[in-house]
Amino acid sequence: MVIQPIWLGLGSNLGNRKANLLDAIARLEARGIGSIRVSSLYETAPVGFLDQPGFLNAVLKAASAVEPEALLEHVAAVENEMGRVRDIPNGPRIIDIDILFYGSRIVFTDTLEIPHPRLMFRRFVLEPLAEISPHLRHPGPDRTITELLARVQDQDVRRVAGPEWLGRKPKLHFLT
Ligand code: PH2
Ligand code: MG
Ligand code: MG
Repeated sequence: MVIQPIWLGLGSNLGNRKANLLDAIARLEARGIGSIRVSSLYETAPVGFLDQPGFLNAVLKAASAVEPEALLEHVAAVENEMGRVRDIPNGPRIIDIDILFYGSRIVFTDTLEIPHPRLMFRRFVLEPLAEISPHLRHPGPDRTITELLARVQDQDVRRVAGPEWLGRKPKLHFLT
């Protein structure tokens, strides 16, 4: 059993957005995907499909022994349990959980791409990620998160609460 650090991007723009993010983290933990560290909470303007409410975004560093494909199944199961409806691509959602990184592994299959193919261009991911893992290296462009963040265009991303928004310690906080 090899435990890997994994980084997940969380987003919500429907309902009680903060409660949705908290719910997702608790459900992931219940499935053995333990949180190590959470970023601050960011209010972010929609990217891609613009005619929708603003998002709350955060990034989670977690750890799990499950392989990437199984991790994707857990993530999709949590989204479905929480009532996520998939209609408009990039459209409104009560919860979105994206696998950003899985250790230093590169995965490229029909169903899964790790590192997440769009994270490099998304300030709503890079800013919270740089907060918790500034030196993490993206194997594609061989740049750190801090370096990638310096390259993205301005996007409306505003920190609205510190990491204490979680209201408790992350489950595996002793691993930080
Ligand atoms: N997610 C998307 C598309 N656009 N925009 C923001 N601000 N935050 C998101 O999490 C987001 C988005 C697709 O997953
Ligand atoms: Mg997404
Ligand atoms: Mg997604």
